[in-house]
Amino acid sequence: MSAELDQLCVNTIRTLAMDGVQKAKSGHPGMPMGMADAAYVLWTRFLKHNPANPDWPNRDRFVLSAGHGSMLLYSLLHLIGYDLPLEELKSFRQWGSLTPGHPEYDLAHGVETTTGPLGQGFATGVGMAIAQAFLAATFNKPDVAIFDHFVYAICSDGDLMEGVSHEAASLAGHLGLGKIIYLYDDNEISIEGSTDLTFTEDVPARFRAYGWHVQEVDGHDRDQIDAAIRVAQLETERPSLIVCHTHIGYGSPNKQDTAASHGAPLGEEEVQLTKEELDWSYKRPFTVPKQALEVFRQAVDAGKQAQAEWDKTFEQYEKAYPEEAALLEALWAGDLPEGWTDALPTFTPDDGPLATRKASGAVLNAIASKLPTLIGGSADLAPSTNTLLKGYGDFQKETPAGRNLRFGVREHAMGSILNGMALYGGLLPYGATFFVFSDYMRPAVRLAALMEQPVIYVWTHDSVWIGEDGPTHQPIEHLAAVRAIPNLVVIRPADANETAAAWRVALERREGPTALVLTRQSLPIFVETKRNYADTVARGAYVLVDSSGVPSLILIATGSEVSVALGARDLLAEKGIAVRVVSMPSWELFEAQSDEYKASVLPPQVTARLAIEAGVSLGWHKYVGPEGDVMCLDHFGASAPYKVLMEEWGFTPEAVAKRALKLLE
Ligand SMILES: Cc1ncc(C[n+]2csc(CCOP(=O)(O)OP(=O)(O)O)c2C)c(N)n1
Ligand SMILES: [Mg+2]
Repeated sequence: MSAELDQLCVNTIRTLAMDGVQKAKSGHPGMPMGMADAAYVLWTRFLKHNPANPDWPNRDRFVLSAGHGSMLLYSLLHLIGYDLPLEELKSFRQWGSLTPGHPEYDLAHGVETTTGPLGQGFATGVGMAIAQAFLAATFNKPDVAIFDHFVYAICSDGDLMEGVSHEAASLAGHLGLGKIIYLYDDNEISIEGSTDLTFTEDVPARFRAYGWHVQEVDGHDRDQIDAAIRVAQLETERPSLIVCHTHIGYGSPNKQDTAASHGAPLGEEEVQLTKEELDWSYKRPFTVPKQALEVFRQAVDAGKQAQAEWDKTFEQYEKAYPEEAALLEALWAGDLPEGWTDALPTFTPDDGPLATRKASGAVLNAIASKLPTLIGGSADLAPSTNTLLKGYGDFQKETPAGRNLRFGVREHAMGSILNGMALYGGLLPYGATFFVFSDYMRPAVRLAALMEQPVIYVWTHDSVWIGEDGPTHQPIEHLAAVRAIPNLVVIRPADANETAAAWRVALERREGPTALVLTRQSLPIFVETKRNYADTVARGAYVLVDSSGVPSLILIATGSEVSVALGARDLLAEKGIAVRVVSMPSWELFEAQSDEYKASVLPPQVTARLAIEAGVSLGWHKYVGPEGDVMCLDHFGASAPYKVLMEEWGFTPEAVAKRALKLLE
């Protein structure tokens, strides 16, 4: 192909990005203009994908970690032949368009993951590479490889400044994820100006120290980029970083190499000047020259062919390994293997007292053999979070079929990696840490919820009742904080049976993440929880123990406070008071129930209601109503044995009964 034609193609990407941002009167033209050369080489010469079938399992993954440069991705998707018409580029950032300000996960139209919060895409790609390595090790056979693609990303200065990328890069280097090939847009500019202001370390040296393979190229020299990607593909032992020295806003006479081209339209006049500078002879905005389009659209046939070859490989695989093939297809469709719920344990009071974290560990290990792609781990707390799958080995460089991920003390990257694994498909990923450190992974949790990904969080040590570790380790506002995230289902089970049910809900939920909030301390196991999960946890709230007649009082509690409520109920019953105890493991699941069901659990006429939960009261008034009361903790905790704290703060059956009596006065 002639250099002029290549140049025309690259300038087509540049001008579409400029025009899109100009028309929207907002957006980021500089990065797409600067990375157009590198992206062009990657997308037209290397990326193995099928625009006609964006969810083909063995496609290369491409992540635009620098999500502000979304017009780069949209231009490429349109030009290459994804189902993204030019009209969509013209309605960039507008209501109802397929081209939002930052790329939003939309596989139908070729966007692999939501990016924009810098650093997330970088770490999410690491999760995709882990998923690939695990599935390859689990399903590939010596004679047929069904997973062998690459994971590419474009990342920016901001991405590499964010802590989450440091965490993820360190882990990716340790794990030797050789399928990763990241292009770094080293333009030495961020929003406030030159990176001399803030970012002066030796990035290549840092990545080499992480165990990455690092190359540096002139990001506008397409031959250099081409050669570097080839070398990176041959590097199978280490992830690759290709540092591309580029000019932000390339071609703009007055804005190139300045932060001015980062986050605002160039302006009509500057767009014209830039087009002149680029020898762009087309007057109309959004022009796609026919010759350029032909080059890009070669990807359509190439993609079909690549997939056809893979389909043949898969057929061969199906013939030779029918069981594995069937399993893989089911998992890929998001179906859980039939009969897996038979393995879920039930518990009797004699099995207690048992911390729900321990019950969770028992559940995980009971179901692990039935769910071969249940894979996860902890941020260096596995002995405490009880998340180790016994007998399934560690996922390490030399043992990628291991199902225990060792995230190290890297909660944030863990969250993003879990997202990448869920997005990848076929897996049931979970990650664990202390509940108080959910704060450290919150940005990733939010994205899982936004992208509707089925990630499971195991957050243990769920309240002040962790005791002696003191206020730094005691969650207070955390239940309220995670409940505030839309589309995150939060479950705080009251005992071992509710924990088993919670795992079932979490694993069956495909439309978003689920958090299991579990105790450190032992809890009794109730006979009343040994019921069909559909009547208990799946309802979000249910009548655990009822009065014989109409109750005059309802105690609502979650998690460890349920046993306190039951104790209070006994004391009140001795006084002849009809008390109902509602276990409410999940607000979100309860909200999804019918009005009739809700009214059957919390009858409107029973206005004497007391909620008990060891966390801030924020939000509880909704359930107790104007005449009800809450026993919560609107202050930080303290370091002391938890039974002392319970006495001090009145989380005892006696104190609860006393408070309840006040309600009835
Ligand atoms: C977590 C996060 N913090 C802040 C921002 C706002 N923001 C968008 S781009 C950017 C930095 C731009 O610099 P760089 O990443 O080098 O991109 P370039 O300007 O070179 O395209 C910032 C701070 C963000 N998107 N995400
Ligand atoms: Mg930059």
